[in-house]
Amino acid sequence: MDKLLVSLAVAVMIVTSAFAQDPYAGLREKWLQTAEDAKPELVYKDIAPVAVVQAVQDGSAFQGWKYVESGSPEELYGKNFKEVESVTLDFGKHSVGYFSFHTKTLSRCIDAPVRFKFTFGEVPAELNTPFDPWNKERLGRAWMQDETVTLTRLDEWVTIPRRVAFRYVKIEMMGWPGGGYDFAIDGLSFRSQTTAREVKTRLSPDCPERIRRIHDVGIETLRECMQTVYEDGPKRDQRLWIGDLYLEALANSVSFRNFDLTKRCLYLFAALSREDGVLFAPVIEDPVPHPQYGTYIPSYAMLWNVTLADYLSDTGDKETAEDLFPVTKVQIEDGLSFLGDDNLFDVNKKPGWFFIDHRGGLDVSASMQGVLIFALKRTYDLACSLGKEKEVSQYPALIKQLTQAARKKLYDRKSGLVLSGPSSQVSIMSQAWMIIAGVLSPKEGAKAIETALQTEECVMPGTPYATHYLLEAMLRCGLGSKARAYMEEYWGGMVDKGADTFWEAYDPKDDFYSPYGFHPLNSACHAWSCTPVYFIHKYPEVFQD
Ligand code: RAM
Repeated sequence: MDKLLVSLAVAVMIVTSAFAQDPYAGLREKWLQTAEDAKPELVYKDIAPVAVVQAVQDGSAFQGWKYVESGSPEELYGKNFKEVESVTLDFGKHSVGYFSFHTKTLSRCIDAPVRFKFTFGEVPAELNTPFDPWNKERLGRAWMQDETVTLTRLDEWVTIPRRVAFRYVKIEMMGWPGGGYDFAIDGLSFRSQTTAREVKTRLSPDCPERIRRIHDVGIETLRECMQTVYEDGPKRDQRLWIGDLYLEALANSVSFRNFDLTKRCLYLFAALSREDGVLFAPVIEDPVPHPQYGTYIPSYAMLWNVTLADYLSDTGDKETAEDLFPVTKVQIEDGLSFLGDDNLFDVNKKPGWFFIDHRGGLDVSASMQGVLIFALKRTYDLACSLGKEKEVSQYPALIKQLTQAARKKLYDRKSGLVLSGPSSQVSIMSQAWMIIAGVLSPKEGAKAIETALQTEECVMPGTPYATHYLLEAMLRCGLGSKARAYMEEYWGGMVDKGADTFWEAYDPKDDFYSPYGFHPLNSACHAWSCTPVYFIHKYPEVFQD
C-alpha cells in the first residue's frame, strides 16, 4: 500500500471520528505507515496434485467421509473430460493461494462454451455435504468455496481469481458442450503463499513422536495463517482478530520468529481503533486497511495489551512499545468501565461481545474478571519495563481489589470451584481465567481444574482457543503431566482424525460440532489452534522429555 492509500484509510477514520475527541489524533497516519513498512513479503510455491481420489462414506472417518486414492493426475490429463464429468483431486497437503487449470482440445474445436464448477475443501466432508438450500441465519453462503467458471476459449491456463484454502478440489462439468468437440483438463497447478519462512527452533531429538507430530501440524497451521497479517483462518474469516493475533504471536515467538508481522498487526489495530481509542476486534486489510466497524470485544481489546507486553519481552523493541503504550491505558480504562460497585465485571453494564469461547451457554462473567486482572498485571509489567509505572500507579491497588472481590464472590471455598453468573455455572473457562489472573493460588487452581473436569455439568471448551487457556492454567498450577495428556488427547485427537492443520472448533465427543450450525462452515485451518507449538517449546521439560 502506498502513501496515498494510507491517507485514504486515515481519511475514512477521520470522517467517522469527526466530532469525537480522538486520543490518537495526528498519530494514526504514522501508525498506518509503520504497519505498512513492517509488512513482510509473501513467498510463493507452485504445487501440483498428488492423486485422483474417490469419496467414501465411512462412519469411523471424521465427519463421516474420507478419500481413497483412485488414480493419478496424469491419467486424468489424457482423458476426454466429457466422459469424466466429475473428479476430485488431492493436493497432498493444506495450501492457501491461487488455483489454475489448463484445457486442451482433443477433437475439432470449441463450438459452445464449457462451464465448470470447482469446489475447494479443507476436509473431505466439506466436499461431500450439500451446501444448499442455505439457511440464511448462518454466516454467508459465499464463504463456501465453490466457484463457477465459463470458458469460451480452450488451450490456455486459467486462474480462478478467488484466493482459496484447500487440500482437495472437486471439478464438475456443468455446461455440456454438446457433441461438437472433445477436450481434456490437462494441467492443474496451485500457487501457494505465506509470509512464514523457515522455523528457527528445533525440538529435542528425544521429543516423543506424537508430540512431534502435533507440533508439526501446529507449525503448518500457523504457516498457512501467516499472510500479510496473522489471519484467523485463510478460508474464513481471512482477517486479523486480536484474540487470534495474541495466540499466533505466542506460537510465532518460538518458531518462525517473524516479529515484524506481530509489529505490523499491533500497529494496524492501534491506527484503526474506534474514535474513543478503544480497539475494534477485527481489522481487514483490503482494499485499504479498515476495522470491521461495530465489532467490539472487550476481552480482545485487553489481550492486545498482553500481546504488546509479550512483543516487548520477545524483541526488546522499546520504540514500538513506547509508541503504542498510550493505547494500552485506554483498553484498561475501558475494561474497568464494566465494573460494578462490587468490583466485579458486569456484562450487563454496557453492550459488547464478551467473547471467551464459541461454546453456547457459557457464562462469561468470571472469565471476564480474570481477563481484566490479567491485562492489568501485564500492562503494569509493560509500564515497568518502559519506566512508566508512575503513569499507572493505581494498577497494583486495582489488581488487589479486583482479586479480593473475585475471591469473595466467585470462588466457592467449599467445592473449590469458581462459579460464574446468576446460575453459579461451573465451566472450565471460569477456572482457567481465574488461575491465569492469579486469583487462585496454584494449589487452589489445581483443585479447581481437577474438580471441574470431574463435574458432570461442567461447561467444556468448544474450541482450541479456549483449550489453550485451559492448558496455560494447568501449567501455571503445576499440572504439567495433565496438560501434556490433555494436549495429546485433544490436539492429538485431531491428528488421529486426519488433521494436517488444526481446526477452528473441535469437540472430541462430537465431530459435527459447529458454532455456525453447519460443520462445513468451520475453518479447518485456524490460527488459534496452533498453540501446541508454543507450549511444546516453552515447556520442553513437560512436553519434549
Ligand atoms: C470467529 C473466528 C475468529 C474469532 C472470532 C471471535 O469469527 O473464529 O477466529 O476470533 O470468531
